[in-house]
Amino acid sequence: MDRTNCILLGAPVQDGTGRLGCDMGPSAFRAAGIGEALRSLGHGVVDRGNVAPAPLRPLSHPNPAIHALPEIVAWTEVLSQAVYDAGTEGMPIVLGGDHSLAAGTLAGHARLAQERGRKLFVLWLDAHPDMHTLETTESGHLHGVPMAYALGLPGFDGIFPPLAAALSPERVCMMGLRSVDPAERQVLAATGLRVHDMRAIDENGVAALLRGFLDEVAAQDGLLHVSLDVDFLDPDIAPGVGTTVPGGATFREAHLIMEMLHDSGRVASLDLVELNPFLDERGRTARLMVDLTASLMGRSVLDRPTRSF
Ligand code: EXY
Ligand code: MN
Ligand code: MN
Ligand code: MN
Repeated sequence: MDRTNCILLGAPVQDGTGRLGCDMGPSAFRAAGIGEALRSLGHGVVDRGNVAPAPLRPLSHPNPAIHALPEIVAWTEVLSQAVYDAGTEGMPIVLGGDHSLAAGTLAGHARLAQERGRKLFVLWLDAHPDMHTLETTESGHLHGVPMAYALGLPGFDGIFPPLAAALSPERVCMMGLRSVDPAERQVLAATGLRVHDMRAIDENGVAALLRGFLDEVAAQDGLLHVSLDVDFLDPDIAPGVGTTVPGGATFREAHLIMEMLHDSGRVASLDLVELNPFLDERGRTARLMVDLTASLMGRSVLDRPTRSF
């Protein structure tokens, strides 16, 4: 199996949520053995420690619900650069931190892909599409907006950093959705992303759905970024998250996705987000996320011939 140079970046972001605790996520991933798991698979691992946010600038928006706009913009700036730098040397694995961090990581990956003349694809594993604009968010929690920003939806200009390139909706695949707000539903329908909600998973199984997307990534020689939100998983197996939604992916569904991603050989970067160790049960959610990362990076029960998608 190919040896990958994994670059761990801690992103202790929690201002994008309504509750405290996600800032402990990077420590919990380390305590759950993410570095050792990757090394045991033969990969190189460099842990860059935790990224520090950029200095805050005063920023405001007419939507009075919005929380912590200067903080999340500062994280976006610094994470975009950190992921860009890491991506020039290896595979960035971002240890979150709430999902607002994806505004930064997607911006950094967009710049990398553009400079390499490659197409950026995103697999978004989440109960939520995180597709609000700054105008439509009602909770005002900015972990609900990063996908809208990355797609270049209106209203972020002049507030969030400019994108090197907006993500193309046809290169995004969302799996696991089961909590979608009305405004997000309209945007999803209008932009034409590949969206596989839990019903689609029940009816078709994860393998058939994912294979279609991976075939497309391969056909276009794409770079694939994976964004794994803890709440993609069923709360019975992953309680350590502030936004649990019943009826999520099972242990086996999640591992199968990771195993297929490994076999595709297409994954260039990974974000692990929304782990809240304060809500976890003796580290079990952190350990599951580490085990899923290991499956993505090649842990398997038996040797299998490599499949090219
Ligand atoms: N759509 C809801 C909101 O905007 O408040 C919930 C967002 C939850 C986001 C989580 C992390 O994926
Ligand atoms: Mn509020
Ligand atoms: Mn999310
Ligand atoms: Mn979510």
